[in-house]
Amino acid sequence: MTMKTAALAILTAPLMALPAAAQTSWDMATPYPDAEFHTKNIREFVADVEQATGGDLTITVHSGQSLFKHPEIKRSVQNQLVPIGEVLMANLYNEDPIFGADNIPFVATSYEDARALWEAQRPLVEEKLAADGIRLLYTVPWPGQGFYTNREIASAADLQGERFRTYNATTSRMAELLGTVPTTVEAVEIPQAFSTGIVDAMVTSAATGVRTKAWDFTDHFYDLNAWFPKNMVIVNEDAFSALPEDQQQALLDAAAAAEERGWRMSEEEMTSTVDALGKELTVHEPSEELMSGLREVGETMSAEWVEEVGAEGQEVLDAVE
Ligand code: PCA
Repeated sequence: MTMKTAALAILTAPLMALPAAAQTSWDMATPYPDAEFHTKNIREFVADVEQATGGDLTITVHSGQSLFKHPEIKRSVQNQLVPIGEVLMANLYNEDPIFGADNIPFVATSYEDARALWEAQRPLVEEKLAADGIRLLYTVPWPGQGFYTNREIASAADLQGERFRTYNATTSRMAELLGTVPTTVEAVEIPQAFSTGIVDAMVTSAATGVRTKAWDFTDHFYDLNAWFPKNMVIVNEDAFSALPEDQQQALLDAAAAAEERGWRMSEEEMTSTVDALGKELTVHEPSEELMSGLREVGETMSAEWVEEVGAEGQEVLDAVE
């Protein structure tokens, strides 16, 4: 052997010794920050996939809208700009109202309700996504939604005129019915929206309140558990079916585990973040007067939603006791 061929043999030997394994690296687009429990759950999901496939399928998580802005993530998965991503399901309301069932105030007000609602909603959601070439991998709810304000409020009428931070069309509709002025702001942009004076109140969970240090810009949290909106992790169907079968199975198994773990994490997060908020600002159980005003808005929105969805919609709502 000449020096050259010997060197070549050394260089190529390790490559030839390996079986022709299909190595795939995916990017994943997510909207929420690293510290959020949803993102932590995604990182565990990704680690499970990597382990189960012996490193043949690796997924790089781009959190906090760093790859695509939240409103672009679903379309990016659909168009295979990225194979996998996370989205707040109800943000797709404008594509089909079925996606927004878990965003209607006072339909599902506990984890038990949220599960019942999801069971009824799931087949319809899967069908809509499938029509766009997308497969649903799993969903995880946010803890219950409440209001953050600077002023103390005794009734829904006290909210009138507030500049209200919302996160999608459904929350904006609610804000409108409450006589407030809605502005849609992504979770990662909340502190800036308050500091620049665009908003002075918001709707979100205790979890997002803690992540954004809501006490820096609001004084009161109204613990309403008004609804439990879900994040969903979705994958492009063509990208999924291009994987070898064992990798597909690894992804599905890790997704099932992530769904179970995520629902549990969400419940734990609700308790710990409401406690954490209590140390920094005033946490209120809502008064009966406030609740009755809010329930009225919830009823209007339920009726509007059923009207849009049709008979199927009523069945979905009826699944919650
Ligand atoms: N946090 C997200 C969605 C719901 C929630 O609790 C947000 O506020 O944008």
